[in-house]
This record gives sequence, structure tokens and C-alpha cells, in this order.
Amino acid sequence: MILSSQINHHQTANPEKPVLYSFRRCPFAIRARLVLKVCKISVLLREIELSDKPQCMIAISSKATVPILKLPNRILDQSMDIIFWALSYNDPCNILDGWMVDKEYSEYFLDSLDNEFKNNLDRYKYSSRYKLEEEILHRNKGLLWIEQLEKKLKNSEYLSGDKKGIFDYISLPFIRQYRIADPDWFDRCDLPNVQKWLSEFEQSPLFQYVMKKMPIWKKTGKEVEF
Ligand SMILES: N[C@@H](CCC(=O)N[C@@H](CS)C(=O)NCC(=O)O)C(=O)O
Repeated sequence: MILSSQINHHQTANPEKPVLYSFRRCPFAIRARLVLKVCKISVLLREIELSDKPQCMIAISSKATVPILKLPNRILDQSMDIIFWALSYNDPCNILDGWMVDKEYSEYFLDSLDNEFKNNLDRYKYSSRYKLEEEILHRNKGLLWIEQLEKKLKNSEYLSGDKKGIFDYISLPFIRQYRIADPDWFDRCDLPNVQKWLSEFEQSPLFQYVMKKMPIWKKTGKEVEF
């Protein structure tokens, strides 16, 4: 539940505080909110609807996707730019450490997540638009990618090692979305480590916090101290 003291009427509050345009269910926005929270960076969150975007959001980034972080002197309109900016500002849990160990692998991981896996996820998730065979094809291609995570999680508790790090935070929201497409099927798959990893994450106070329902800024004029 949002406390009334956390809600500000826009234009009046903290003009220098970063403003985050966000959409609760968007996995790109979720990963940005997760890392901002881990980095203890406070922002004013403006919850949007994808079907009715605020003009001022489109004005600062014509591609108009969420998340967008408006800093006093810069606009960051890619989730990974927001994440790297946050980590360069404050990384109290050293979640970036794993990224630096093998940068080539890190970049491959990100690229295959954001392109190959996300592409298959969309074609699986929105399969009413595609044929049934296509749904299964893309579900299976996505599963192949998740099986690589399963192998990693056999050897270490998290994708980033013995504590949660950047690989976990950037991928968990997408694996969650994959599960949501057909939870019964996902829970029957032979993915015990991924299932445990995902379920622990969904129950964590951090995840509960970043998934709190927010008032729609355009409709209510209310932005939330996040
Ligand atoms: N590459 C972008 C992708 C962001 C993205 O595609 N967000 C979706 C929502 S999940 C969006 O805003 N889509 C625009 C729309 O549906 O109009 C990032 O990493 O931030």
C-alpha cells in the first residue's frame, strides 16, 4: 500500500530528483526499479499506461518506451543505461562485480537475453497472434535458453555466484514473464533450480516493493517517491 506521505503532486516536489517513467508489469522497467532500489537511489516514479503515454514523456524520448529516467542534465531511455548509471553512482552490494569478471560473456548474456530470449518470449506469450505450432516452437526455444540458467544454478545459488548480482536482477523479470504465460506447464518442467531461484525472488521484500501498485500519473497527477 502506498503511504499518502509518499505521494507528491507533480510539478511541486523535488525538481532535482530523478524522475522515472515506469510501467508496473514491464520487465525492462522492473529490472530498472530493482537495481535503483538495490543502489538506494530515490526517484520520483511516474506510472504510465502504454496505451495513453504522457506527452512530456514522448517529448523527452521519441521512441517512448519505458523505463525512462530523467536526470537534471540527461535522459536515459534504455533500461541497461539506467542500470549502469545507477551502479556507477552507488553499488553498495557490489552487484556489478560479476559483470567485470568476463565482459565478453556478460555482453553475450545480455544480448541473448534482450534479443533472442525476449523475441521468443513475445512470440510465445502473445501466441494468439501466431499459430499454435509457433507458440510451441518459441516456447521450446525459450526453454533452451532457460536450461542454460538451470545448468548455472546447479553449481551456484545465483547466476552471479553465491550472492544475487547483476545477472540475476536483469534476467529474473523476463523468466517470471515466461512462467506467467503458462505457470502449470512451467512448474512441471525439469528446472528445479530455476524454479527455486524464481520463487525465492518473487517472495523477496525487494520484489514485493518494486511491484507495488502505483497511481497512474497522467490520470491522478500523483507521482510516488520510490
Ligand atoms: N530496449 C528498451 C526496451 C523497453 C521496452 O520495450 N519497453 C516496453 C514495455 S515492456 C515499451 O515501453 N513498449 C512501448 C509500447 O508498448 O508502446 C529498454 O531496455 O529499456
